[in-house]
Amino acid sequence: MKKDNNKKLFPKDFLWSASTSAYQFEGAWNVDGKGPSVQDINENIPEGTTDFKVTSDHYNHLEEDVKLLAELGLKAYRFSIAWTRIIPDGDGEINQKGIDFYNRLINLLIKHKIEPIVTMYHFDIPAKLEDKDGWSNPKTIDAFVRFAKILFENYGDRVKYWLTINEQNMIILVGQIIGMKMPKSDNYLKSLYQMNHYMMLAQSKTMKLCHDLLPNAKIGPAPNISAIYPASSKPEDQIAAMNMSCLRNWLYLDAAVRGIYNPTVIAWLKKNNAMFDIKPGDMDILKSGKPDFIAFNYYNTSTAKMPESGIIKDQLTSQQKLKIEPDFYEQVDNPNLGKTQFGWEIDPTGFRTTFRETYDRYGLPLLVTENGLGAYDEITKDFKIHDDYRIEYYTKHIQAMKDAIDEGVEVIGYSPWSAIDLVSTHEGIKKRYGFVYVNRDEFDLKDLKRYKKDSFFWYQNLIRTNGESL
Ligand code: BGP
Repeated sequence: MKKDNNKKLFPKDFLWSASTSAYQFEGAWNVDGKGPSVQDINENIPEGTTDFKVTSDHYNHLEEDVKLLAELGLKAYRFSIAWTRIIPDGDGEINQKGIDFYNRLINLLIKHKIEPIVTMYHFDIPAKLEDKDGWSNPKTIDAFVRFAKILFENYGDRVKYWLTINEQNMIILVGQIIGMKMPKSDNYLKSLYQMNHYMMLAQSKTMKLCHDLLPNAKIGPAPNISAIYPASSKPEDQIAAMNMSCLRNWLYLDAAVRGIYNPTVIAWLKKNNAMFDIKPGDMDILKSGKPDFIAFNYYNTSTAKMPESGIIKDQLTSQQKLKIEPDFYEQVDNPNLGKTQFGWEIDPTGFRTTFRETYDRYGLPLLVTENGLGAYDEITKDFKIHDDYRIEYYTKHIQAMKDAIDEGVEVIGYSPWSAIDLVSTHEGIKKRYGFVYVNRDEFDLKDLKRYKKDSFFWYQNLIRTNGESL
C-alpha cells in the first residue's frame, strides 16, 4: 500500500467505514433456521436492560439499512456473520437460509460500491458448542476453521477483507461482562489461558486457510488495543504499565503476527502456576498463519501503577479483581482525562499513541475497526438528534489518527462504532453509538424507524471530502 506524501490529505483509497456486529444488530435470533448463540440465551443481562432477541431488527430492515449506509457515503462496512445462522449448532448442518441472508447483504453492499469487511466471530459462539465447553474444548478449533472455510467458499469471491475474532483479549480479560461463558476449573487462570491458546490456534489456522483459498484476500485479527500510561514517573509504575500492556495488548498481537507467546506473560503465568499446555506442533501452527494487517478497536487508554506488595488475589472483590494483578499492575483512573456519560475515559491523543506504538512494534498496516462514543441520545419532537458531543469526539479522534498518519503510520481505514444504533454489550439500547437513531426503548420496541443524527451529515461530509472538512 502506497503512502500519500501530501500531508493535508488522507490516503486516496482510505476505507471510510462504520461497524456493527450480528448479535447486537440483526435481531431475528431464532428465524429462518438460526440456532441460539450464547448471547441469545444470556441470563446475566443486568436488570432494566434489553436482551439481544430483537435489537435493531436489521434482519428485517436490510435494504433500508444498506441504503442508509450508501447515503452516508461509506467506502466500506464492517459487519459480523452470526455463526449460528450459517451452522445452527456450530459444527453440524449448514443452513442455506443463513448463507442467503449474507449473500443478499454482500450483494447489496457491492451494488452500492461499499467494500464488505467481515468479522467471522464477534462474541456469539453457538450455544450448542458452549454446551460442549466452547473454546475450552480443542474441538472448537476444528469447528471454527470449518465455519471459516464455509465463509471463504461462499463469500470469498466478493469479500476481500476478513477479520478473525473480535476482541479476543476482552473475551479473556472481561468475558463474563460481555456475556461469555468462562471456564470452570480449580485452576481458573490456567484454564483461561488454555482457552486463549485454542483461540489463537483457530485464528492462525484460519489465516493460513484464507491465504491458501483466497490469494487476493486480506485477513487480520481484531483485538482491542490501547496504550497504557504509567500512573507516575516512578520507575516501578513504568514496569506496571509495561506488564499491563503485555497482558492486555501484546500477548494477542505477538501470537498473531510473530507466532510467539509474549515472554512477560509466560513468566507471569509460570509464577502463578498457570502455564497452559502447548502440544508438539502447536507453535508451528501459530507460526504458519500470519495476518496481512492489524485491525484494532480503540475506545480509551488505561493507566497503571505497581500495586502494594502482599495483595492476595483471592481476597479481592470481583470488581478489584478486574483491576489488580498482584505484583504485576493495578489499573487506576487517569486524572488528566474526561469521561463519557457511561464512565469511559476519553483520550484522542492516546489513540495517536496507540497507532504509533502498534505500528512501531509490528510494522503492518493498521485498520481501525471500532472507535466511538456511547451516549444517551435524545430525539426531539421533530425527530432530530443533535449529537454534537459525538461530532466533537470523532473530530478529535480522526485528527489524532491523521496526526499518526502524518508521522508515518500506515492506516488503511477507519470503521467507527457504530453505523446504526444497536444494543450495547451489557448496557442496553440506551447506550447509543450510531450515526442513525433506531426508534425503540429498552423494552418498548415502538416502530424501530431509522432517523439520521446530526453526526450522520457530519460524517457524510467528511467522507465526501476525504477528511478535508475536518
Ligand atoms: C467493543 C465490542 C462491541 C461494542 C463496543 C462498545 O468491545 O467489540 O461489540 O459493543 O465495544 O461496548 P459497549 O457496547 O459495552 O458499550
